[in-house]
Amino acid sequence: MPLIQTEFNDQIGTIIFSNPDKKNALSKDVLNGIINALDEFKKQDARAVILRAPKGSKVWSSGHDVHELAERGHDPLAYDNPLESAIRAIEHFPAPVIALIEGTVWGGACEIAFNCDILIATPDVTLAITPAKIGVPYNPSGLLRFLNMLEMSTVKEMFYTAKPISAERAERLGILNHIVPNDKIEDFVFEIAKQITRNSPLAITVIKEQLRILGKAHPLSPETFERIQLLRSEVFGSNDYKEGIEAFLEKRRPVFKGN
Ligand code: YXS
Repeated sequence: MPLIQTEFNDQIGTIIFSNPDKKNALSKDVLNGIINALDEFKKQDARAVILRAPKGSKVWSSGHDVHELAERGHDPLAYDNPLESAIRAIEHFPAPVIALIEGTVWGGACEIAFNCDILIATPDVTLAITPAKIGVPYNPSGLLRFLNMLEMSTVKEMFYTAKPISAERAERLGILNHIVPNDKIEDFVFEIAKQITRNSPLAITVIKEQLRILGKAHPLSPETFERIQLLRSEVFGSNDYKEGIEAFLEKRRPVFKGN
């Protein structure tokens, strides 16, 4: 199956990403494929986009491809990282992007899904935020995205424990818009997308951009930003970050020493 498949019907674009050998991990090729598909749909004036893994996936996505994480001393989630670029492509796409989620969602894939405009999932879905499991220092824009959706206490629990939360809890927290049975989710998502295409695309584009700007309206002084970056460099320059990746690749539990 190709990494990216696309469909375009009734002004609705569908992007199916796939990376079967790595549980749909978001490799740079998958992420650039998503970005290119969105660019194509923009040219076709898509009025809604559905982002999904192949039908029946047990793992929607296992997150950032760990093999491609930057080595120790380099920022794993820098501004130009393909994951960050794909998230911005979703945020800036002029029409709503709907995440159709089946299976488990891990790490950076949570951020991709959370940045879609509408999230619709099957009952078996779980969502796990995993940087602490790998020893990754998350980036400020990523943390802010989660804080825009969730209470601080929930963000802290999800980041500190790295444990998956259920679809039922995610819906209760406002992460998921709907939970729909596996045999009904495709029709349900397509019906919502069709409803969106019947409304004013210009109004929706402007409302989406206003919500993006207002959602980020958190002034940071340059000094505060620089301090955050220094803190992050202490993590991505650490032995723990190196150990987190090595442990994953060697299929063993990491031994973090806090340095
Ligand atoms: O051993 P082979 O070669 O067959 O490969 C295995 C896994 O290594 C591979 N794989 C991955 N490769 C690269 N990046 C990944 N994220 C990744 N996940 C899996 O896929 C093959 C099958 O995996 P396996 O045997 O573990 O399958 P499973 O069915 O037993 O378990 C499925 C999962 C998803 C529960 C398990 O693969 C898993 O826990 N994956 C890692 C989930 C995770 O921690 N993702 C975070 C990645 S780091 C990231 O997203 C950001 C940097 S952050 O953490 O900051 O958000």
